[in-house]
Parts: sequence; C-alpha cells; structure tokens
Amino acid sequence: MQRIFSEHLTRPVKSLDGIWRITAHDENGTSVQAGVPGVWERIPALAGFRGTADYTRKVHTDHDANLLLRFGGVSHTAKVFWDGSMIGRHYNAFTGFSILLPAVPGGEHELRVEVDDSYGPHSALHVPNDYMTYGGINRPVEIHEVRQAYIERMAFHSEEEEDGSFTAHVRVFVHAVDPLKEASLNVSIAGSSASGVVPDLPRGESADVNLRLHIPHVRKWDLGQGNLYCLQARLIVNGDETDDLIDRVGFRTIRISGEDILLNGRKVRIKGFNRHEDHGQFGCSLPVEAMMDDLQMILDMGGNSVRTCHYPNDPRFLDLCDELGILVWEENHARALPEQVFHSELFAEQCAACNEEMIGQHVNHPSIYVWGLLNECESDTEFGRKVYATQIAQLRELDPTRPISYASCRFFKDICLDLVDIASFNIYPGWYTDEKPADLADRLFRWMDGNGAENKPILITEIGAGAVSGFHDPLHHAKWSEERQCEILREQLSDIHRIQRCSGTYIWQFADVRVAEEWAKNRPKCMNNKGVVDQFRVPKMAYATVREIYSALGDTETGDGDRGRFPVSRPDRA
Ligand code: ADA
Repeated sequence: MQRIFSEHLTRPVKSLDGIWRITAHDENGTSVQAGVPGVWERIPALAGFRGTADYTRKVHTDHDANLLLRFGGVSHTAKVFWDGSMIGRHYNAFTGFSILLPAVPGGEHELRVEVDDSYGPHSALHVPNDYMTYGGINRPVEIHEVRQAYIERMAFHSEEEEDGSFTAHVRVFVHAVDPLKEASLNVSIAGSSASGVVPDLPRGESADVNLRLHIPHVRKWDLGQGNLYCLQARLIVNGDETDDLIDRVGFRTIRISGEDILLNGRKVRIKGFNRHEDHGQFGCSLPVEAMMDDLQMILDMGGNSVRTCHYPNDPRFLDLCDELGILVWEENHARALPEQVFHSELFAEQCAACNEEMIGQHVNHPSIYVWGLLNECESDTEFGRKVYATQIAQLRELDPTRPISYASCRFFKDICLDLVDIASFNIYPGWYTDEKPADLADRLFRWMDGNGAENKPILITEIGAGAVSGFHDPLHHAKWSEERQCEILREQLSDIHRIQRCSGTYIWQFADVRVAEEWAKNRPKCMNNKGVVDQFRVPKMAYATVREIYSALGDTETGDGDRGRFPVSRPDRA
C-alpha cells in the first residue's frame, strides 16, 4: 500500500510487495530472494554491495487490460522492463513514479527493475554524504487496472471564510488512455459535492478540472488534533463510473505574520526533530509500524514537528503525521552538495524533477506547513543565489499556499534570506564551536536583521550534539559521552527557547543514522551519532533531557498547548 488508507473503491489495485529475486551485476552474479520493499544491504550476500542489481518477479493478469505500475520509491535509479522491453526509468529514491502499460494481454508476465545505487556523474543528489544511500526497491509497488481514462492525482487547498466556513479548491488531473469523450468528474468532501466537465481528450493527453466546494462546518486540523476528511473524486464516462481516487485532507490555515508562524491564527512554537528515513534493521525502507513507533517516541518527548532531512518522505509517514496532528517541514533532496555538483546541469534537472514530484505527490498533506530546499548549499554566492531563486520560484508556482525556507549554515555570509518567508539556521554551539548558544543566537539574529531577514520568523533547523550510544563518562563528560550530549542539549534548548523572536527548534537528530564510508573519519561507527535514540531506537540519556524540556514548553504562545504528551484524538473520518 502506497498510503495507510485505500485510495480506490472502484479501481482494481493489487500489491506487488513480497518476495522478489535479486540478481546483482557483480562478479559472482549473486542471486538471492528477498523482500520488497527493502534494501539489499540487509541481505548478508549483498551487505556491502554498491552498483546495479536486477529485481525480478512474475505478474499474472487474468484478462486483457490497461495496467498502471506504481512505485513508491526505488533507490536510487530504476530502469523498468516488462516482458523484456524497457518501459520506463526514474531517478531519486525519495519520490514515487508510475508507468502506464496500455492493452496488456492477460497471462503470465515478467517484471524486472534494474536498480542502480552507484555514485558517479549520473547522480547529482545521491552522493557520498552524511547519510546513507541504500540500494533497493525501498517503498511499496502496486499494479492498477485502468480503463479508457483515469484520475492521475488531485491537488487540494482550502480558504477560511469570514463566517468560519471553508472554501475547498480541488484540481483533478485526468489522463486519457484512449480517446475520451462525454466525460465528467464528481468530487465530494464533508457532505458537499461538485461536478465538472472533462474536455474531450485525444489518446495519451491529460487535462485538469478545477472545482470549488463550500464547506459550512469543519473540525480544523491542528497540533494533536488530526481531523481529516476523505476527498473523493469519480470519473464518469458515458454515464458509467470509470475510475475513482480518494485522498485525505485537513482544514487549517498556515500564515506568516511578521515574526510569527500562525497555525489557525495562533503563533506556534516548533518543538521538532530532524528525522532521516534510516533504521538499523530496515535501512531506508521502514515499515509503517516502525514509522509509527518513531512518531510515538517524538510525541512522548513533547515533540510537535518533524523535519524530513534531507529529502521528501514516504507518503505513509506523512499520513501518520496527518493523523497525529504533527507539523512537517518537508524539503527537497539536497544536503550540502559540493560545488562541482551544485554547478552541474544534471543537478538542476534532477532537483527540478524532485521538486515537481515532491509537491505533486504531497501537496494534500495538512501536516506539511513549509517547503524546504537545498539544505546547507551555496546560499552565499551569486551563482548560488540564482539557483535558490530559480527553485524557490518553481516551488511557489507548484504551491502558492505554503511558506518556503531553507536551512543555512552560511550565516554572516548568506545572501538569499530575502528570497524566503522564514529564516532558518543550523547551529551547533557547544559541539562544533564553544560559543554559548544564547551568545551565538544573539549575534546571528542581530546580523540577519540587516541582511534580508528583518521582521521574518526564525527557526533553528538543526541544533544538537553527538553521543556514541552506551559511552558514559560521568566524571569528565567527554565529548561523545551520553552525559555530555545531555549537557549540551540542555543548554542549547533552554537558551534558544527563551528567545521570543525564535519560533522553535529542530533537534539534530531523532535517531543515529548510517553514513557513507567516505565520512568514516569523523563519524564513529560510520554513523552520524547525534541521535537522541540509537539506530535501533534505544533511548540515550538525552531522551529524558529532551522530554523534560520540550514537554514543559507549550505548542503555542497562548500556552494552551502545555500538553507534553498529546491527548491524540482519533481523527474524524467523514
Ligand atoms: C549539517 C547537516 C546535517 C548533518 C549535521 C552534522 O547541519 O545539515 O545533515 O550533517 O550537519 O551532524 O554535522
């Protein structure tokens, strides 16, 4: 399942998850059976393999049909073959893709995915980095049966009216497999519905239909209140329901007002965690149950937000954040890319595709309150400014309803802060520098007021310290000891959350994660050890420190969020 709920009542959908055969293009032609979704690093025979491997399975169809293959993610490049012919390709482990197969005869077929996780000139975003690029089909695979036309996706946003009602704007994208005539759409949500005509379409063309609905009464989505509604679209052709699509949306308002980030009109205080899609047992392919475990720990520590460092996340994780009422900073795929990569044509092309897919696939999640881009890239040069400006323009075009920001480490030199709605900084006082957190914050906030970020909200998008899990030094509190991590985090969080001007923090980071071998020299165990829990989610001493501090802080300035552990209500399902 690509989501944690059924997206279709009419359209037949079958999961292709399960046991596939993996055959590595290595000197031995290593061939094993293994689970999909999954990463081959979990398989002893392929634990250290980096390169290309074939994932193969049989697919049986019992009648002629138009088929749509849907991949949630393949890490990091997929070439897809059907009965030996190449039918599509995709780059980037962190966004999904679909391939249409018209008029497939019923019978036994072979599906082969050539998966490549190698580094090199073909990959600008997956590079040796302070996180791991795994190999495999890391997210779910489905096969859909569609008729002469189908609903590709929907884009939803809503506006609150003076009287407290909402207006829902729904854009429905339709694709014609065969020439399409006499088609219409019906959309319903929260007891309201609307219809629209789909223009006649030649084979292979798409069109979008915009519908507007008035919703008199809603239960707003909010922190700890994951009130969700089913948005259902039906495609009617010659009076026959040909296809359908269901999504889940929420009604809430996000607004920037001076130095404040307002959720439903109240200034929020972000008590966040940076979270990589990485786990000691599952690699980057976490089952949804493990995702929920992570979120329950984050809630238990008084957290109310997650930053999807440094790439778009699994839609099922975003579904859980929607349900739990957890705010999400989602960002495109980039982490401190080296100049020769950042300046390449390939980077521009691969990043633009990621932006398009990230917003096209995730725009309906109410939990996402800000789009982030280009973590710690070159925001201090004229060339870098052009790149940031181009991508920010693209993000605003794709979604004009959400604020935009980037996490900078180039403060005191940064020249792009005027381009974004929120000024965000990654700082490590007490870990990488000896400066007191309050002193650094004071210097930084004073500097930014004269450099494009005056009167803007501020987020500290990374702050933290390392500890090798199980290393204790109760007397000296040496760096890398759990005691020292507690000490540094306590001072960092206490200092920063005393500053009214700052809208909050994202601790770096929730869990220890594996990093590329090239980073081993200053990453003990070849891991980024700044997690509050280890890679298997065993809490370090810092877990209790963070819980004490975050839980004592409210979610909003009106202080009515002093919840610590959320009274998580089950969301309404209209
Ligand atoms: C940077 C970067 C993170 C991580 C962190 C660290 O801020 O954005 O991905 O590398 O530093 O652990 O040093």
